[in-house]
Amino acid sequence: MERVLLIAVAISNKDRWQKADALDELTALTETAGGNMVEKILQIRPGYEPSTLIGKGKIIELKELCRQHKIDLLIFDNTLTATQIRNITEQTEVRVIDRTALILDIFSQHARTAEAKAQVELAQLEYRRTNLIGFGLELSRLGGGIGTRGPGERKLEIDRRRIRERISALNKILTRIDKERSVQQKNRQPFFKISLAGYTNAGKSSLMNYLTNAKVKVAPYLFATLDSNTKPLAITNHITVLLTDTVGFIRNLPHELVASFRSTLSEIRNADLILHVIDSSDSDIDNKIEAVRHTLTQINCEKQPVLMVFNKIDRIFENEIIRRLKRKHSNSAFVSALTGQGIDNLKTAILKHIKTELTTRTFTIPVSRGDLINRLYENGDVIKRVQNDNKITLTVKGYRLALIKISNDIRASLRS
Ligand SMILES: Nc1nc2c(ncn2[C@@H]2O[C@H](COP(=O)(O)OP(=O)(O)OP(=O)(O)O)[C@@H](O)[C@H]2O)c(=O)[nH]1
Ligand SMILES: [Mg+2]
Repeated sequence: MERVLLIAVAISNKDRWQKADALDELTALTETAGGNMVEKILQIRPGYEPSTLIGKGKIIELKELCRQHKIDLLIFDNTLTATQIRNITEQTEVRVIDRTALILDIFSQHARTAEAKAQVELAQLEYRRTNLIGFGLELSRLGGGIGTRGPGERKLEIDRRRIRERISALNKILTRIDKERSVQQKNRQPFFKISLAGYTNAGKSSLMNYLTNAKVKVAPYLFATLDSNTKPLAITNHITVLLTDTVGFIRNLPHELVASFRSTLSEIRNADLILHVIDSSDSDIDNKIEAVRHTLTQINCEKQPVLMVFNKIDRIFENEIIRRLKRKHSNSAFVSALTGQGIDNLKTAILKHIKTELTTRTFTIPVSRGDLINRLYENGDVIKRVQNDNKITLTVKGYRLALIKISNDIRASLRS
């Protein structure tokens, strides 16, 4: 296991508190990537040193500290330029990466599907294209490890032109996958679409599994889910929605990832309702809620209806904390994906959002067409049924778009 020293630089008092939380999160990220956090440092200084971020004296201290603790890798919470990475590496004689490279490394370790793999490789190449100067030297001298995985060392040595070619090939692959998905979606029966969104580790996949019996991977570390999974979910006996679980967010999600994951993230953009899943037991809850809202705006989802779902309430033992959250966030749901507590209330809250999309229509069908009659029973509440000779008239309440599609299909099928 690589021995890692974490460092964050704050340039104001306000910044200082944020950076303290950021260092905790950086520890979780480091452990998720397979590193061993040995020491963390928060440095407060009036400004950044252009060439090395931290001052000369601090660099010397850092070098000594790394020697004492046998540090293999320095991870900066602050974003570093290629020149800064090179300078700090040279002066400390330890490999250096920043938070962005660490997150990209985790994504690259966790990518399983062809789409996720292509998206991560694209983000890594975009990142390396801007940081190319720092990398060649650092890698050839100090070998592999966290931050070097993914496209592979051989590929890192290719020049900018080759990187550009690979980026354009990856974009083609992703466009193709995206097209295939839109075709599939078009041919599907229309359903009310709900997407889970939220900070990484909030329990989105756990909730998905609880609600739909899906078998999505759940893990105590960050970014377990990198692709999307869609499953039907019966909200009432006759109203079924499609629920999608997808990649989680983090504060300052690297823009390379936001760009390359655009098609996975489009699952959230296409949703009729977003469930913003929150870990209620998190001490940094307000900042994480804000970070998710910011990311939703960044991916153009700010106008979509959102239902806040406070998860992990089984971990809260003080009723006052829940009361305070309920006061602050009325019209939210409070659940536990572990115990199932509050799930019925969540479904009721979802139903409220769907109600505006429900409609009532009347269909007249020959009795012989059991197939069409069944389809109506499967897609809504049959509130009236009248049979006259060989015709049956059904009044159905269901999802507007689904009933329109069935109505068109019935017309076409009876005509032929
Ligand atoms: N106690 C408790 N733990 C939960 C609950 N929901 C999820 N967890 C745990 O929280 C951790 C993260 O859960 P996931 O469902 O993987 O979270 P996620 O939001 O899908 O995370 P990423 O896919 O990594 O972004 C796991 O260890 C779960 O077992 C809950 O309601 N109560
Ligand atoms: Mg997940």
